[in-house]
Amino acid sequence: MGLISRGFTSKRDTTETKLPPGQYLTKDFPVLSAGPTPRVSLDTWAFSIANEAGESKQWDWKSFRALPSEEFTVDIHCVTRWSKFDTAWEGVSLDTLLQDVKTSAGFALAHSYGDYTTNVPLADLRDGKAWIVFKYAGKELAPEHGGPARLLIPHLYLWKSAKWVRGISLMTSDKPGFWESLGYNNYGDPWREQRYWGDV
Ligand SMILES: Nc1nc2c(c(=O)[nH]1)N[C@H]1C(S)=C(S)[C@@H](COP(=O)(O)O)O[C@H]1N2
Ligand SMILES: [Mo]
Repeated sequence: MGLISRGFTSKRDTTETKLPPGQYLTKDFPVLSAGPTPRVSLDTWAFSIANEAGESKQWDWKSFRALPSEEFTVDIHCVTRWSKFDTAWEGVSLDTLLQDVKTSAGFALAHSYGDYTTNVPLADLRDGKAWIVFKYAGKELAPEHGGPARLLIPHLYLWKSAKWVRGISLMTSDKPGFWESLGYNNYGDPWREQRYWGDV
C-alpha cells in the first residue's frame, strides 16, 4: 500500500459535500420527459434568441456547430431527488450565444420542440453557468436526453435544463414555464431545496 494516493477523493468529499440536501446519488441516467420525445432533424433544426424588442438571432445546425464549444464536467440534480456526479458534456456557452444580443432584459424563457418551457433569470445563463449542449459522455446527445441539443444549467434543478431546446426569449418581466406554472419553484436552487412554490 503506497503512502501517496494521488487523485484520491474521500467519500466525505464526494457524497457529503457534493450532494445537495434531500438528494440521493445515482449512477444511472434516468429519463424524465413530460411528453413524447420529439424527433428533430438536423436539416430543419434551428435555435434562436429573441430580445425584448422582438429582434432575434438564429442559428441553423451548421452555424451553431461552427461556434466555439467547451467540454466540461458537472454534477446534476433532479427535483425528484436523484443526483448524478461528474457528467461530461460538450456544448456552446450561453455567453457565446448572447455575445451580440442587445438586451437589458432580466428574465429568460427557454422554449423546446414539443412545447416545453422553463424560465430563469438571465443572469443565470451568463458567466459560464449555462450551455446549449450537443454531446454527452463523448457521444452525440441521445434524443431521450434532449438531442440534438438541450439547455444545461447545472446549478439549478434539472427541470430548468430544457431538452430539445429551440429558442430563448429575453423578457423584461418574469414568466413561469411549464413546471413553474404547475407548482415547481420559480428559481430551483438545489442547495436551498427550492423544490416547490413557496420554498425560499
Ligand atoms: N423539453 C423538455 N425538457 C425537459 C423536460 C421535459 O419534459 N421536456 N423535463 C425536465 C426534467 S423534470 C428533468 S429532471 C430533466 C431530465 O433530463 P433527462 O431526461 O436527460 O434526465 O429534463 C428537463 N427538461
Ligand atoms: Mo425533473
